Amino acid sequence: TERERTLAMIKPDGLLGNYTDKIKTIILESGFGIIKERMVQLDDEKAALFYAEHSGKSFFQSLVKYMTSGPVYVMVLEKPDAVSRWRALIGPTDARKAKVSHPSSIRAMCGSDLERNCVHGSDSPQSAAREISFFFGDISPAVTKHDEL
Ligand code: YYY
Ligand code: MG
Repeated sequence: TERERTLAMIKPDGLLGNYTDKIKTIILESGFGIIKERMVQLDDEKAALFYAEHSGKSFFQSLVKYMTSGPVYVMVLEKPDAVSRWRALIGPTDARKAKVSHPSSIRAMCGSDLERNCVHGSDSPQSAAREISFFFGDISPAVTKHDEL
């Protein structure tokens, strides 16, 4: 079992609603290690760069405004299949739909709608690498311990 890393983020509405402890408990109970964590206040430039793949889309300006409306809490999570495991835990992008189709997901618990969905997760190992270095620079790679093989 290869360990893998992903970037998790609690967005401004998650911090505002005091969901940080609850979300971290879910993370640890799900067997992720939290390798790095920090609170960040994004500015327009950084938020736009983080979501560069969506620049030019109809929702982009509103998304940047929301993402800069308060601090975010970013974490590097590690475990086998971390990227897909974390995406499965957070649920669908639209929190309103998540409340119906995935009621036990994190977005169902603390999100409100398509934009204000409370948490982020990298969508691939490639995105995870980019997003982890975006917030944390170069960090030492995941090592698979022999006693876990
Ligand atoms: O990866 P994920 O966050 O689930 O969704 P993306 O399609 O990458 O969109 C990023 C972000 O943009 C999403 O979390 C909310 C917002 N957004 C939006 O406000 N309106 C849309 N139609 C699509 C996405
Ligand atoms: Mg995405």
